[in-house]
Amino acid sequence: MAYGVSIMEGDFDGDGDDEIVIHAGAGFPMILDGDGSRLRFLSPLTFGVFNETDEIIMGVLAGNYSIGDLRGNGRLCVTSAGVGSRFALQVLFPGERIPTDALVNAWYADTGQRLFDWPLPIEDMQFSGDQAIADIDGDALPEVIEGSAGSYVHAFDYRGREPEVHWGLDSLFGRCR
Ligand SMILES: [Ca+2]
Ligand SMILES: [Ca+2]
Repeated sequence: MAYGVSIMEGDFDGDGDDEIVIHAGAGFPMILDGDGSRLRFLSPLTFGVFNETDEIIMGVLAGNYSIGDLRGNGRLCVTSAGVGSRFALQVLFPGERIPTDALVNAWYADTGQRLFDWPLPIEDMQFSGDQAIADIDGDALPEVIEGSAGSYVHAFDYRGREPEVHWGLDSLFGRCR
């Protein structure tokens, strides 16, 4: 299967040279050094008590990456969207009712571990997409902004919380309040 995936470039280990985040096909993101060697995987393990999914593993399909300092502590985080591992069971057993979660995840680039409250379930299937990272509620910490095919737009902070922001009908016409 071939489809477009945008890699993301950044200096994730502070040595002054950029690395890239990439995955192959339907797989697990990894950080590659400039010489092509793998620095680390971004952990596919999603099982946790404090996030809102009961998926155990997450894979990335055609999702793209974004980078931001989500906690404001100088540690870069990588974000991407994907699917829970039970999606593979849906493919293997079509017609069966197998629940699965589409997910948005955020990892620390320097360890490859996910943020404590992540990944987060989101509507529809996250086959592709990008996240925008910006502070939309003025608390000086950025949110991860992700849309779904259901015409919903979510913004999550580093704890996975969604700030109360009135997007307004004006956003339909290209203006923000
Ligand atoms: Ca580097
Ligand atoms: Ca914020």
